[in-house]
Amino acid sequence: MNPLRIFAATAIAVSLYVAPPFVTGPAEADTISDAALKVRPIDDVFTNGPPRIEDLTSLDGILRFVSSVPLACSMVYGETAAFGQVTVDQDMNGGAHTDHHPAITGLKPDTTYFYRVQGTAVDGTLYVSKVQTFHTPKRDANAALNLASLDAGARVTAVSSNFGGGANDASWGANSAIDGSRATEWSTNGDGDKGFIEIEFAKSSDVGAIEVWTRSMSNNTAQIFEFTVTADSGQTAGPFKLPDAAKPHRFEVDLQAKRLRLDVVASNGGNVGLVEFAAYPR
Ligand SMILES: [Ca+2]
Repeated sequence: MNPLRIFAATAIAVSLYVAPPFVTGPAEADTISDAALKVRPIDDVFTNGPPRIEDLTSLDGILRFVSSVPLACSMVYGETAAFGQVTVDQDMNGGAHTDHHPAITGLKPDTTYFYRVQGTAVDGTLYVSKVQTFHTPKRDANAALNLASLDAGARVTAVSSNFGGGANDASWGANSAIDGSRATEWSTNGDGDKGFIEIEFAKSSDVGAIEVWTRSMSNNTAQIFEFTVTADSGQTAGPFKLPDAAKPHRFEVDLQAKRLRLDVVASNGGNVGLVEFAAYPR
């Protein structure tokens, strides 16, 4: 058949097709009444003081607050009041919860940011804060070299497991423990007290301190309470106790190491892992 005829036949067939009436569609959104949409100040639901920006560095920070009702929480932020970035809680459990700590990433040093906190409750009420600002500090030129970072040439040489059997560079993979980002976490696949990770430095080093930041989940699993570190020389340090999962904790050590292995000694089980691991030269 002539190609033009095929085209014409197709066009007629398409024009004869009658779309079924929409059950839902964009026009429906206009029918939501103001009375049905409940927007309340977030002041109604915070229990431990207003939402606050914590652990602010020149590159990232954390928003923290506790709400009296479970919320799916987000924060919009940007260099103007038009925002442009959004962060949500990275809790593996998902859904609405009360202990909020979304990571604020992708920041520039010495810059003012506008932000607004927004939480949705299961009854549909949207709780919002006023637009506020924060200012990031200047970059710290004297920051100590973290031997265990991917940036410094370190790599993961062994790991008990990654969540879902993923690769080290996948989401929840072991590289997330040494990528310098608080927004990413290494999670084991339910290893509990059997969890471990081994990191090789770019060169053999005299390690004077380590920093360990355990992950946790809102269902009271995945948190490391106690661990040891063992160097490839055979020296072991610890066990050390981690008081919480809110931030990295620093421990003085004296280890000659090309590779360091962290072993979980005590946890509340499940998908234990790390937000970050760091090692600093003596
Ligand atoms: Ca990380």
